Amino acid sequence: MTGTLRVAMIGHGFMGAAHSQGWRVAPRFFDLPLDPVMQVVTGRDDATTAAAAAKWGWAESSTDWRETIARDDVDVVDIVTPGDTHAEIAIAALEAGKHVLCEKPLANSVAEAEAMTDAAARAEARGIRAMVGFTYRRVPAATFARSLVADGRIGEVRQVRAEYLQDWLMDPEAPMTWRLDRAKAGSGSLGDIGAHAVDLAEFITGQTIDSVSGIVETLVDERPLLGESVGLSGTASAERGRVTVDDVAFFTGRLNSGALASFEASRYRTGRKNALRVEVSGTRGALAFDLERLNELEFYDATAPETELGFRRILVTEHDHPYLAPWWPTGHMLGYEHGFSHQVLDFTTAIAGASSPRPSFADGLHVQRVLDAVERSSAADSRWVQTND
Ligand code: 4PW
Repeated sequence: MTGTLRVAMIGHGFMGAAHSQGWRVAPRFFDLPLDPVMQVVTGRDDATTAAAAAKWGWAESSTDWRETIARDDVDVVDIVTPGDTHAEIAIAALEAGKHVLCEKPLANSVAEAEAMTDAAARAEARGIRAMVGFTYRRVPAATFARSLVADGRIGEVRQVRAEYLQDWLMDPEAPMTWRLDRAKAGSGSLGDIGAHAVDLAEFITGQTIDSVSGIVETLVDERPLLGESVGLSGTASAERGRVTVDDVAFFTGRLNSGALASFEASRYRTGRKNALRVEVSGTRGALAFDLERLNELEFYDATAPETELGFRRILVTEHDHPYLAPWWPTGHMLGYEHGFSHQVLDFTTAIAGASSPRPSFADGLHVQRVLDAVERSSAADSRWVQTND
């Protein structure tokens, strides 16, 4: 390492914990070009932010994000707040000359995402980097899947099936959290988890979605208000509130190559806990990535002798697989949290090497346009809508 990178994190919920552990662990396993210093975490409440700083290892805490981004001893602003604050914080941080890592989805609307992308382009001209946190790209099996497709191992992509399914909202008494409030989250399952399915399908195939036809639906209209927040959910209070986002989103899309894709995002899918799956079918083979089996990849070689055809399981635990060499001896497994260390590796590498990190804000804007097109399609009896890139 040749220098330090002083990081400020804005927000400290579930994603704050995940990012904190990325910043802390990555320099211990990877030879990063810059050494991250966990300078300051910023939140709304003094006591809980100070507790988060102590728990996750930040040197200081603050309750004023504007003051934080104005500090001379901050180089990177890492945004892990709900979507309604992303644009304001990210644009201000970029204008203050800070590199920005922003959680997904990039924003709550296309207009906000456009403003953020413009700010990132202006900052880029001054050597300032911006990246959006679609972390699942950095699960080794997903990264490896992309390279198999790029190397032509499944031939030309003909069909894609992508789904991100959870079931934590099946209980009608599960309380309202910010993820169920359109003003804070922008949309429901569509933006929260469907955005991952869109990004990952495009990442693995190397293609983009040009048009969609979709339907989004809210299955539980009213829920108890939140008492105390715990993980994604929390305890219920006696009062009730209106759910203003979708529980379920289905859509079909056409990729730029002409291939067809189907997508499903639901937080109301019985028995599915954190099931992100992308299956790609090509002229010479097929593959499937499944987050619930994240150390594996299903691979089908259609050119094999007929007597040997069948999906086989590739164990993605070799040192020659993406990101794996610095971790454990060959054959040992990784988990959900490792993607956040890989994100730190890639972001610090881009900053030090003066290259543009991906997924960029422009990539985040594209996903936002897909989400927006799905909602517009749903509002118009599922007619086909262009994503307008
Ligand atoms: O980004 C997503 C979240 O908002 C996550 O990857 C999983 O789904 C876990 O929480 C939600």
